[in-house]
Amino acid sequence: MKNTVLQRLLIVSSISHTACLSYVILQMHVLLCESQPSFGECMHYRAVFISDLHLGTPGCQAEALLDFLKSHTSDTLYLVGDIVDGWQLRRKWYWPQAHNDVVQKLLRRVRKGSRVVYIPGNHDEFARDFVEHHFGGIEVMEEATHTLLDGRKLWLIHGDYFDAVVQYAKWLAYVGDSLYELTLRLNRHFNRLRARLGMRYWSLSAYLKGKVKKALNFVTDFENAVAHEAQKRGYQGVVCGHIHRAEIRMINGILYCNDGDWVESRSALVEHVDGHLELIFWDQELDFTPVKIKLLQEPAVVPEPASLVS
Ligand SMILES: [Mn+2]
Repeated sequence: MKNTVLQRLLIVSSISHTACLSYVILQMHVLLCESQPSFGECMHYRAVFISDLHLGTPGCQAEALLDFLKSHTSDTLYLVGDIVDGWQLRRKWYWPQAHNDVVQKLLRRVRKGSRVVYIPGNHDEFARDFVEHHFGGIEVMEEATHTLLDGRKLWLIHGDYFDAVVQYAKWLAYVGDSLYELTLRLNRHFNRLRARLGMRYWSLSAYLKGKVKKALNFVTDFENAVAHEAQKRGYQGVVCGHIHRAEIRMINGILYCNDGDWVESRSALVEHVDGHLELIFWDQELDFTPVKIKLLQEPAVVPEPASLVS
């Protein structure tokens, strides 16, 4: 009698154990499929615009960028400034393998037949001395023109010329830069904690800047100034970076696009093969603990991708 009960218990426990195990395996499978929607598939675009990678700083989200580059190919790839952060490298050398991998990836793009155009920004102004030259097939240009599928011409610049702070008080920009580094460091710790709690990536620094700079009207002034200059030069639109604030919108009849950055918002501007423009926010977690995140499921909050059908 005792034996039978024991046997039954064993059977029940082994069934529930197997059920538990299969549940966990199923969950992990679902998670792997869900968390990597781009796994194995690759999107191809007419053009991809990225800027403000800030390679050479701990803030640069190189792994996320590599992941994005792997699954987003294009006829033309525009690097719209602040690709390498010369300001920070001068202060302190920081160059991990992932940053090398990004450079290798960009060079490989050229070898595979993509056109890669590099427009230096203020943090990589050293590259402005090499304008009209090639780096392993990457064209270095002060500014560029991209023609959309529908014929509209876009002016491509990094945008720092419109930043009065950078233009007129370089020392102030350097001080601001150190404070900014501090926020980014806080942001990293903060998000590591969020990842541990099974929460999605959220940019503290982007949030703070959104609050602060909006109050100072900096963003609006910058955007207006850039759009106005594009119009003056006879363009129908402009693509820039610099302020780390991804955007697509019309300003007085001019298409204003900002491709964002890869230290905070992990964003890129793309022109699809059918000619429409879209902002992509790369919010995939790369260093998560799969089961934890899946079980502590929270409603998916995806940043609103502003898109514009041209
Ligand atoms: Mn910049």
